Amino acid sequence: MGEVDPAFIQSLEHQPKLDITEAEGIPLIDLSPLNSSDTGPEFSNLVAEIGNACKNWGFFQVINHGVPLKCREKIELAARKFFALSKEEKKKVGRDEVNPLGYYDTEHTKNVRDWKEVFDVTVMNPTIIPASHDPEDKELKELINQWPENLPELREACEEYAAEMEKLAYKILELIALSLGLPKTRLNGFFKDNTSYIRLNHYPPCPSPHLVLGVGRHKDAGALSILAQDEVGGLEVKRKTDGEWILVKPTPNAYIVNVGDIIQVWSNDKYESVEHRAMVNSEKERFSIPFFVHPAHYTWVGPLEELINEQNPAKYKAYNLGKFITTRKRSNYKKLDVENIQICHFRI
Ligand SMILES: O=C(O)CCC(=O)C(=O)O
Repeated sequence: MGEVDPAFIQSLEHQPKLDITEAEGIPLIDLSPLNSSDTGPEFSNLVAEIGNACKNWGFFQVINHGVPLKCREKIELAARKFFALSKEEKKKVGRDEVNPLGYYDTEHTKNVRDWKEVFDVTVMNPTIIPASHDPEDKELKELINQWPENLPELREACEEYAAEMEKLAYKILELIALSLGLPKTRLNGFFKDNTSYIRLNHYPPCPSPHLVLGVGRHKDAGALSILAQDEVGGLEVKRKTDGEWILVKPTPNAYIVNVGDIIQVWSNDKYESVEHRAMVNSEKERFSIPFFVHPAHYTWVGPLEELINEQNPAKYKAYNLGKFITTRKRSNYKKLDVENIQICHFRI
């Protein structure tokens, strides 16, 4: 990526402020009470902390999460080696409209190009999704991960990391279920045939970081996202209280968790998914690794029946996750002239 192509330039209102002052950060939550009894006061405090963070911020960081540091270091190193390969090598595992997994450097968020390159890997191999976004088309297709021939450690690192991320995701989903007054494992069944995936993000240095974004402002379409960011930093979260963009300061070996659109719908808006974006900088490259926790493609996502009643009626019609995601992904390949599908389109 050389000089800044106009395709990357954000409109004035969405250009980042680089001289951002640090404000009160997102909550930092210690998960060590998970190792003690489910009935003790420390555990109930943890459930309350998770509930407050989901309600007030939609974002939090976790420490003492049980993911071995070695596993994270292994995938971080493998990601660096992968992105250091020549473009030609990376394109050998390039994604296309038939197989959306693998490498690409052309993603658009809100129809503006992102200053990044990416490698996507699903947890289930194959992962089953609808063949098209057309609601009448019942055909399914299998997504198969692509692996670079000359970097065998990438596959091993991703598979080990995916197993650890799944364990952490279940811990957090269980805490969220409890915080909503639901049985601990209420949400777990949705993830049996999950469509979750790991994304390796590489943000190269940019000559005009004040004009572009590594990832434009967006909300995540899944249930949860669990992000490992490196020490460079650049993730910004839109604070719910005043709409200010808050920089998430890197905390060594912490994971940043955010509620996605599905939890917003399941909780009938009690926990809202929050906009976030990533800045780039002119000197340093940056790496981040989100894990997107998504249910099975056949899931109908609607407010959970235990959470609605006459006083709090359902705020959404149920939608089919597979069709929603395949419709959303259409804008990844090309700039569209219309706003992409959002959960607000299912609001009652
Ligand atoms: O790199 C980051 O900090 C954010 C990544 C992100 O939001 C995404 O990949 O969707």
